[in-house]
Amino acid sequence: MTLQHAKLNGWVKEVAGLCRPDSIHWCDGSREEYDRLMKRMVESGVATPLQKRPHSFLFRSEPGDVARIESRTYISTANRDDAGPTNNWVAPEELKATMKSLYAGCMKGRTLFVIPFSMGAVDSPIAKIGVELTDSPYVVCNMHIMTRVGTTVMEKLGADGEFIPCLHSIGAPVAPGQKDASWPCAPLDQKYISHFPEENLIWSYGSGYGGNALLGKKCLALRIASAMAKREGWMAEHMLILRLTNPAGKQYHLAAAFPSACGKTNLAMLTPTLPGWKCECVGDDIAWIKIGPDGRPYAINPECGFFGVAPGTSYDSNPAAMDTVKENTIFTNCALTDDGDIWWEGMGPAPNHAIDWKGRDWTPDAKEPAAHANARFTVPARQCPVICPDWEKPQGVPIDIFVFGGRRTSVMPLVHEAYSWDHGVFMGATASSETTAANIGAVGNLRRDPFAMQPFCGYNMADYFGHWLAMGDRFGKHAPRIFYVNWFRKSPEGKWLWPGFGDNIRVLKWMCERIDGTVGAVETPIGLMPKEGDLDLTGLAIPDADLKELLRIDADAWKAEISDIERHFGQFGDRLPARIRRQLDDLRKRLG
Ligand code: O2Y
Ligand code: MN
Repeated sequence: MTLQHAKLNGWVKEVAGLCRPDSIHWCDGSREEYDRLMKRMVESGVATPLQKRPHSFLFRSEPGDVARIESRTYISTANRDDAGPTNNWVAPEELKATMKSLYAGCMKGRTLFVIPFSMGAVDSPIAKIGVELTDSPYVVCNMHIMTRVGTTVMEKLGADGEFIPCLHSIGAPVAPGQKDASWPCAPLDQKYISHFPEENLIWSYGSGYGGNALLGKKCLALRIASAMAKREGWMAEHMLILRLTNPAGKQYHLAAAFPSACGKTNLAMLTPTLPGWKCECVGDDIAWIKIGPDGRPYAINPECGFFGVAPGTSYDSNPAAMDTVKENTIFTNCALTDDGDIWWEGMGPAPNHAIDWKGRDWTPDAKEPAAHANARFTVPARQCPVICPDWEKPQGVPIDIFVFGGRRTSVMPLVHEAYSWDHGVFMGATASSETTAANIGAVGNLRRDPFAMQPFCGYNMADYFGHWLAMGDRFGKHAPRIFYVNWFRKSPEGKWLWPGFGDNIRVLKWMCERIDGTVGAVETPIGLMPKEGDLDLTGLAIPDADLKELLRIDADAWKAEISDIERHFGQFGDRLPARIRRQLDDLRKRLG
């Protein structure tokens, strides 16, 4: 299939001239196309069909190509300061010259796939169209699940519709007669995930994994979209979207930002333990938010699939996710059981024998885990048993609550509420998390991850803080209330203080009641917090001392926190908005 779109046709021709694929395939997004590509990957031994899960397949990546690579991710703007201190930067001409020499002939022996895709339901006024050119059939199948690919997108594109060009190559040409690798990719020092936000352009080379290769997700929907959103007056956020319905039938919509490894997917699919409360998932990772005709912020989930972390997911931690992945799922870097199913650490009892993610025999006494810590499932969102009936509503859902959070074993209380919009932006700007084995850095290091956007902001983070302040001014009386949560506080003896998972509804209930003005709060130096009796702990056997510790403000620890925030803000120099600096001064004063 080809399009009568001169700009797109010209770009495809130009890329083909540079990358020299053997053939070009225009994707129509059909089930038949997916099945044909998958069948070829099964025949070549790259994909393993799973006996226990209909229409599901297991892939094993190259051990050096297992995650997003922040050190190889670039925001390339004409002026270095426009990318800011939190992004890697190379000047556009230099980066393009380097990458062009890598792209030259990189698709020899392969097919160039043209994937027109929509981020957001095609009829949504908030949606954007991208076109990914890739030489990876694995990427095509994943994009089928994660985005809307197909005829309707092509029709919307028409002859001259706008699209965001996304060029991807695994960077591994095959010579005639050469046996292909099962996960071909380029060495680390040749991997580049590059963004040119001033021209809405993405170039990725050398990796076939996740966020590096499925360019609609982190590259388009966050890095490029955040820069577009700043220019156009909307928001592209690293946030799940959740609908809560109270026992009286009143709905609330919440958008929440958490760094990796903080249970974001679990919260997005929460099974509430409080009777009468219902939670429905609108999105698990990204929110695009625009001001609606009534002045309220409306959010859509631009994706239509979940690319979730597998290890740790179980019927205890996230039953909805477990039911979602029963069929039509691509698993990557999970273990394969002898009866043709997948398994990962934290799923349940270990099998006596399996094939690990590196393709080796594995038994429970093995030294290494059977699944990689960043093993993933790719699955259609519509399969989620708690998907919200309005998850594809073109105009989105109205947001009442913003939540920020992170993983902190101390200092941060279970929940606190911002005094004002600016205070809430300060909370987002200073959000932090301790690193775990599943994310980057040494275990237990504190990492500031403002708005969980540190790896995903397509421009200077200080200007992004300014954009949040400006959006708050525009929301005015419709501005959502802002809260900060920490499900991960431990006692001095190292015991988890909060049960988490389905019991997190108790904290969300307090937020809803704060909005309705039906529950109190106490003023503390760091924000508004539930008073004794304000949190609904019915049926929960949580000792008083634990609750006190969960909500305790340690003034000395907070003073140390201020020094760390000073250091964090220091990197932005004069570009840090004065309104944010003022919030730090106010916090210092309140702490005395
Ligand atoms: O490792 C990758 O390539 C994927 S990272 C990812 C995937 C889904 C949702 N969120 C993330 C993330 O790192 O925030
Ligand atoms: Mn994410």
